[in-house]
Amino acid sequence: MKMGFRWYGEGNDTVTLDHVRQVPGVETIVWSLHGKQAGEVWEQAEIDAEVAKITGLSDEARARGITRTFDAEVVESVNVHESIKLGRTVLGLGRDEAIENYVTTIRRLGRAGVKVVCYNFMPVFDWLRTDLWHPLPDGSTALFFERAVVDAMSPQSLIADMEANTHGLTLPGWEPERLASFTELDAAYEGVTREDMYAHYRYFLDAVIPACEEADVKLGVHPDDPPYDVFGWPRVVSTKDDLACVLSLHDSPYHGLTLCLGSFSANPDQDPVDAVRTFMDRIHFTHVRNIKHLGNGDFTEVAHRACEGSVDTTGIMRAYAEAGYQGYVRPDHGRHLWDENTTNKPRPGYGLYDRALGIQYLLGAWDAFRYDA
Ligand code: DNO
Repeated sequence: MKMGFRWYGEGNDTVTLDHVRQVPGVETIVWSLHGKQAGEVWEQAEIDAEVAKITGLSDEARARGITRTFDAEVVESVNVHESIKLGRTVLGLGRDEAIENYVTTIRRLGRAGVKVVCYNFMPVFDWLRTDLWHPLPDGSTALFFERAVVDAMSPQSLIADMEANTHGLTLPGWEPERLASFTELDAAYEGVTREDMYAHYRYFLDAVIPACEEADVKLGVHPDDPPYDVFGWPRVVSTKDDLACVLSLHDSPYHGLTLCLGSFSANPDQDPVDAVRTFMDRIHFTHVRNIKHLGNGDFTEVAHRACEGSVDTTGIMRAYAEAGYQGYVRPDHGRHLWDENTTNKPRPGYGLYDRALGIQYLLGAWDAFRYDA
């Protein structure tokens, strides 16, 4: 297993690589070119420059005796253009052209040494929450989801809410360019069924996975977050059955999962440890985090330790350790601690402290269970 840390890039993250260097156990920086829109080709020079930044050390750092570096083997995400999910031209881009661009980007990432690319197949929106700074009893704040609020809300007001509460930092999946086209997308999804989505998904995989095999880059789909349909658009990567169905669409080890266990477990009927054991061979990357169920599909995010919430994070690490998991892992959203939401003002869920604490918990469990294994 390799431990990763998600980083948004210089000038686009309140956390620096030098901060992450001091978190024991992190080997991989999980990165992306966050300025790129879905459907756009990533240029080789831009990729190489970002990889060099992550894997290198400044002269000044060397002079201070710093030697610790990272690899840049995981990208989260190369976003899938809506034309691919819809199986037709939308927002001025045809499906085949969008796929061609995706393949070009994958090949270039492979050349730069990237091993895993994360993406999702959620219509229109990526992940969503109804409160980004929800107070917890210990005085910290965390991401929070209340199903009735989403059900009563229009997508437009949700967009406005998300935009207004992010310290001016763009949230992944909530890029203004993507949301500007909301009305066209909403209309385009009218009448689209789950079967349509799976057919379009298969078409995408059949076109992209052979290139992934050649480039030696594995794709890992991130489950829907939360794992329910929202605003009537079909989400097809929500349940354990969905994951099995998605994997059966194309039979190659290069088509696998970014198993986000916080997302998966937001449905209280789902067992994350069972999912890890079931899909082990196809898990290329995993996000481990904890949430606490509050009834009615509502949940709050909490610290990574199992007993803090409803997700058996220790059982998850045990399942990985017993199988000798070789893929990548990262802690996921953290709480906002020690006044960081008023001082450092991080991107919601992506401050430094709680993710650093979470890593130590996950690694402690891993080390203990590996010792037993
Ligand atoms: C949110 C993230 C998601 C995730 C994408 C993967 O914090 O978990 O934005 O990166 O769904 O494509």
